Amino acid sequence: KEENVEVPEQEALIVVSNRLPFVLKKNPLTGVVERKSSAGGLVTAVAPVVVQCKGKWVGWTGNFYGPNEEPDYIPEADINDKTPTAGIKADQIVPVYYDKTHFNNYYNGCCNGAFWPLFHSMPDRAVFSVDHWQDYVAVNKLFSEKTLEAIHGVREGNPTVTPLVWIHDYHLMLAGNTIRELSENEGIAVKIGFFLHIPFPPWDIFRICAWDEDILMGLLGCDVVGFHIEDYCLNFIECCHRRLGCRVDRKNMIVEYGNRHIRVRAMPIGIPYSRFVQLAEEAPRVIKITTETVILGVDRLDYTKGLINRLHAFEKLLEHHPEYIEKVYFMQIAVPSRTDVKEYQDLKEEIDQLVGKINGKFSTANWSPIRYIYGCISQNELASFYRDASVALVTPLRDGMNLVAKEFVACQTGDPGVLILSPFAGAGEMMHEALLCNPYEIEEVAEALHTALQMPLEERAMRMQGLRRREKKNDVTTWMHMFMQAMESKLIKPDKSIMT
Ligand code: GDG
Repeated sequence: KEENVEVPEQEALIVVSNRLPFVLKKNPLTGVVERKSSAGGLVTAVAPVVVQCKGKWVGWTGNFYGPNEEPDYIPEADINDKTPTAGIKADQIVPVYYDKTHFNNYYNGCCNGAFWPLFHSMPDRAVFSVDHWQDYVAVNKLFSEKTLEAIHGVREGNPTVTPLVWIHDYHLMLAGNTIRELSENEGIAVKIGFFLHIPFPPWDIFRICAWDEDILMGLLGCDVVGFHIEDYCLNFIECCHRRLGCRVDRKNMIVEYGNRHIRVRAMPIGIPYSRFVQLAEEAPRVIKITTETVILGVDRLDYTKGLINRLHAFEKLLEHHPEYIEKVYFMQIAVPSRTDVKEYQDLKEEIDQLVGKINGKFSTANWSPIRYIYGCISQNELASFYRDASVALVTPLRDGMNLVAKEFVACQTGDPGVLILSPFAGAGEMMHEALLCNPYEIEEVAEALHTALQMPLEERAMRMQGLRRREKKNDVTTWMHMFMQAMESKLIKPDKSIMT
């Protein structure tokens, strides 16, 4: 698919995301600032296009600096860096720097304290503060100004180039409008697209936010607004209609705003499928070969992921089916996340206690029911876990998409396992061969576990084949192509199979 990327002369992609595709780290031995690249799927798909069209990437370096301490250069990639970001030259990076106070208000306060719970339809957890919002506005303005710098950069030497700006996620919902204004003031034509990685809530929830109007207007500054699934698109369209009085076309998913028509599109994100297959084929075994069956959970430690409900469901399974004692164990990998936020610290505490309680209740001399890793493992190890687990338990209470479900099926290269999936994840809308179950119904999840553990090989194989075929076809490169096509970009050859 990468071969489809043409060397474009007339467009240049500018990616705008809270974080750059790498963080800057000072090497403690040499004192030299180095890049530490991300291996995420989005970066894998998008970085090659940025490289080929001589585009730019606007984002935060992952560090805080005091006044006048900002580094005055971005290093080139290390020669041993084999990730797709390595091809991005230092002059293609437009860094954004924050000080810690602004960051706390904008990121922990507004993005993660207010928008994250609200957009996941958990308004009781949302805390709205004017101070946080003001910093959100300021950071979005800063990003917009940096994007204007990037726009100037790509037009340098060739003013006929059309900058194609791609803004990511809920951190930057105001930027589209400001970037449009700034560039229009200078008479520069730009195309602007936005993709939201989390759900967009229904109108009744969204209207709780005091700044709902500003957010909608920010997003409507774009030409294309993308979401994972159609439900989120329709929620957004409804909010534009109810809050701003926009005329909308729900069938063709278009919002009229001023004299512009904004295209709203469902573009479900995929994973770098072939990379995960390869990792699974090559990764050494991590889980010891025993007669025990492994149920696997992999999540950032976040209240949206439903970890407490999941642990209760596993407890119920052992209560109802003691035949699984010493035969099955549950391996949960929980990646530390937002650790400076009290709510996340409390959740960790609650999980620690519940894991202890269940292990205390059921453990025998040579077996305990739960193995719990609180930490980040390598992608090799992760692929090995995905491959060797018999059941993946992916039961978020609400999730934009959920990549773990997709990575699990990609890595199932051996004896086919079973995916148990929440219908409240975007992935639940399309991974039909999974066992879908409501994470709030603890008994239902326990029964789904029992069904999965008893499922005959033939049925497991049939379901897994369907799941794998879909993820292979709709991988992260397909997703990027969908976005480019919606932007009517010439960077990617039109792929007629995608939009049908
Ligand atoms: C947001 C939306 C949407 C996890 N543990 C380890 C590890 N991971 C990686 C997984 C996966 C990623 O983290 C988690 O992705 P999710 O999609 O499950 O969840 P969010 O982080 O909440 O992502 C979500 C996504 O954006 C994309 O649009 O699907 O709905 O919330 O890739 O592999 N990676 C490594 N070690 C771990 O221990 N190396």
